[in-house]
Amino acid sequence: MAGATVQVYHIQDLPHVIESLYGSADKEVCDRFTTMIRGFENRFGKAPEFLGRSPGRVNLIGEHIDYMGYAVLPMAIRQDTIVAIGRADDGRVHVSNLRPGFSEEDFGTNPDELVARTDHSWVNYVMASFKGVCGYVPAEKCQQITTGLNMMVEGQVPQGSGLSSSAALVCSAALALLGMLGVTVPQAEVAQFTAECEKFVGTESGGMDQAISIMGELGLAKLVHFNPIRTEDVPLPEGAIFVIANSLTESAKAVSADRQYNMRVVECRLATALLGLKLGLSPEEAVSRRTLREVEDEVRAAQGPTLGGPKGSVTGAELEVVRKLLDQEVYMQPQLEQLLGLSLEHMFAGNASQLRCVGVARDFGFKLRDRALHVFSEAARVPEFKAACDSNAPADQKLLELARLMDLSHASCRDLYECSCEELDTLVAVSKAAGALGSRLTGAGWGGCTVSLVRQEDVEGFITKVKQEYYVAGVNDKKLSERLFERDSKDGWRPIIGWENVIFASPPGSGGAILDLR
Ligand code: NG1
Ligand code: MG
Repeated sequence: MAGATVQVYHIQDLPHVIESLYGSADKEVCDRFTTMIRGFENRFGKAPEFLGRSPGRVNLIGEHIDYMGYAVLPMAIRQDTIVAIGRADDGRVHVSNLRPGFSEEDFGTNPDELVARTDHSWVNYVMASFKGVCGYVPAEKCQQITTGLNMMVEGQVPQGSGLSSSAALVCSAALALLGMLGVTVPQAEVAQFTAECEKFVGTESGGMDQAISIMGELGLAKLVHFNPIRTEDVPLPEGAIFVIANSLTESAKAVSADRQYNMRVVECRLATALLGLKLGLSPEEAVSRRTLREVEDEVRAAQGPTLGGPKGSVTGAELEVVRKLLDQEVYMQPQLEQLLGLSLEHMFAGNASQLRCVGVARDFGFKLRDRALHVFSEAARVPEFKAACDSNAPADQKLLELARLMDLSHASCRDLYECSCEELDTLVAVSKAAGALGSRLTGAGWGGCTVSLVRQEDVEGFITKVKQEYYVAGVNDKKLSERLFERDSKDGWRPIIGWENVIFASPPGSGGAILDLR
């Protein structure tokens, strides 16, 4: 699908558009779109001209490796964000939200003057898109939107749950803006610049979420490669259902990033440099390598030419090389600085969030070996997962292989990458006991959702058991906050946001699209 452009639909036949995007023209979904358009008119006094829509995603395997250059295997989900857009004439961008609880915000139209709000406001994500789009299109084009804009947002992707509500918002806003500019754009380019522009919000993200949000396809998971972004289709085996379950603990990524997400990015970069150095690169050369993928060749060569595994992965005996070279569990800043011959402040200069991480780690150091072992071993599981999907083996055998890889992935996230948490580990254990073949955290972790592989015929029973044993039991044991639930005669408790938003089977959904309303 290299070179495919973002789909532009004309709204005349709404049910048809809805069917292409969601697989069927449910009245409920059609109503959502008309409500959105009416909401925009009520707020801004005129009709919107375009809609951008882009979905959340669930990552099936390949966690925390996108920013280290390795391919990942996610699929888009049905839940998405829609952004309606139209012209304003006061030189400002007005951003409103159809859902209660989101303040209305506005910002100026000079992209160079935009700075992220320090209160982690949701409007930062829209500002990020605006800046990204203005940087992507030629400056003359951009003039067209600097007269002012009205935007209305409506998002269905649960926030802070590892389903990438942030990418859904950034991508849908970018698509709405591109619609206004009337440019035809290759999907891969939008995926690339939206991944870059989310950095504006303060996370050092890889490109997975934006890539799958833009490039997802109904009925297919995707193997997503980076540098440059491109995808391969992954048809999932028959009878394989992926069930997403929310642990109901939020990972406030933008807030705790310096101890969690951004810290892992820093640790991986340091592991890259130290491995490079120990494998014979000069300190300058070692520090210039930015991803573990860029020292993979050296690791493989150290294992000897005959034993080396396939290019694109570091496995088996090669992992021993990593274990031996990074022989300390924890590395402290002074030691790293002495080895690398430069200060970490210098190494991460120019990147405020990474510099903060260096400060945070001063007292407890960096766990380079475990992080590198996770990245290399997880990267190797991704092609194995695809190979299992592609194989001619009987369906059930395929499912067991996918499940095995998912379980290994969770264990690695928990033990080596330390991005799980008690609630996620409990949910994974409950899911396995309830009949999941495999189960793992999905997305950044530290809270958010799990994804479980369940046989089609077991889905109903599985969901019933998990409802009872994770959620209802969790509230009763005070492990989950009562504030998220209300009394329910039948089940004892039910989540205020509805069971269908807390645990649900998810078929692969479609990617981003622009709807022309004119
Ligand atoms: P979440 O926090 O689940 O959206 C993050 C990153 C991904 C990837 C995963 C871990 C962002 C926008 N996304 O996802 O790029 O690194 O963690 O695999 O930061
Ligand atoms: Mg996110």
